[in-house]
Amino acid sequence: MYREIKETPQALLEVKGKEKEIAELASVILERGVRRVFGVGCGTSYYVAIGGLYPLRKHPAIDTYSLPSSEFFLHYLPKVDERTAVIGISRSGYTAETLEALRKAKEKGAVALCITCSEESEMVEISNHAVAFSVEEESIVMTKTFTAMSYALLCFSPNLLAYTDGGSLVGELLSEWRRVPKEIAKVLEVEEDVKHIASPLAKERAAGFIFLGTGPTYAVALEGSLKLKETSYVISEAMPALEFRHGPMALLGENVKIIIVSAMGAGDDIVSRLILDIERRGIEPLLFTNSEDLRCSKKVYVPTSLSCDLITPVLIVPLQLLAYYHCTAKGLNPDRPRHLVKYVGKF
Ligand code: F1P
Repeated sequence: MYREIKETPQALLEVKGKEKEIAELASVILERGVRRVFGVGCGTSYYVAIGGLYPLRKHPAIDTYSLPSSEFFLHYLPKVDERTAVIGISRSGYTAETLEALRKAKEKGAVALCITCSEESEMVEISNHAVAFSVEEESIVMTKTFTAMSYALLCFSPNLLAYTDGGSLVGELLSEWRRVPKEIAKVLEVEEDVKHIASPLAKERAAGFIFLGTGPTYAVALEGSLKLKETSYVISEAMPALEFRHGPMALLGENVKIIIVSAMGAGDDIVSRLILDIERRGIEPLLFTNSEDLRCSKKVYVPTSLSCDLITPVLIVPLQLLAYYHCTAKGLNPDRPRHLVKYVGKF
């Protein structure tokens, strides 16, 4: 896991090499008159769908959903037709629910696409079009593959918008997108800060963890929480930041750790009030942010100026490191979590 996190910049360069291919794929879809896009996956790959489709989801031109593969084929098929694209996301390319989602989508006339780290997988075979790259991971727990697939999907979104808003926003987003691998290299420098926080945190034996984020940082909160759960066997949940006030707030005082992920331009003013509110109750949340202004007594500053549209693959890195150092401080093996396999082949 550790080596793989550190290899993230190279993994992103591999994806960067696919930019032309992704743009061509987007134009194929637009030529079909696609007006609805579903991003589907399981576990970490589902969270890739949430973060990677964020720029598209908030745009009015294309109706966009991010769903667990199973929820998609069980409940959303009535929304699927010839003007729908379904993007399956999977590291292995063999996860049963994601394959089923793509098959069912094709039966209804939709165009089936996939993003995967396995070039010769079944998912590539059954999809109409694939973006596949050879980013390999030995660990069961996904790290650089989350980042690489998020990065690929984030290239897809602006290209799909290219014909809808005159292209100016798209041009800006794409030139920023090309900067992401370098930004990751910078962000990896927060490792020491994270390490200093993670070991004492593990010793505190918290009753649980709550990760909060909003928009793109909600995807990071979900994935950060899953990393901690998978590697450290702790109870952890993630929710949209302001949902915390609607019930979970009652847990404050029960040795539950609050981890907040915030990005400049994605509700950071509101998050700031939430932090004050939590601190007023005598609890110190831990904040991960790229905002210099956002105040919190325990804060990891993540040095990036990327816009919130592209922030998911970057902000996740310190949270992956947090899970790694938390897990190893507990004496556990981050690469082989009990009961987990690399992919789930049947349901
Ligand atoms: C998805 C996934 C992983 C998880 C577990 C089982 O696999 O849910 O996120 O860590 O090991 O598989 P994939 O579809 O991306 O290959």
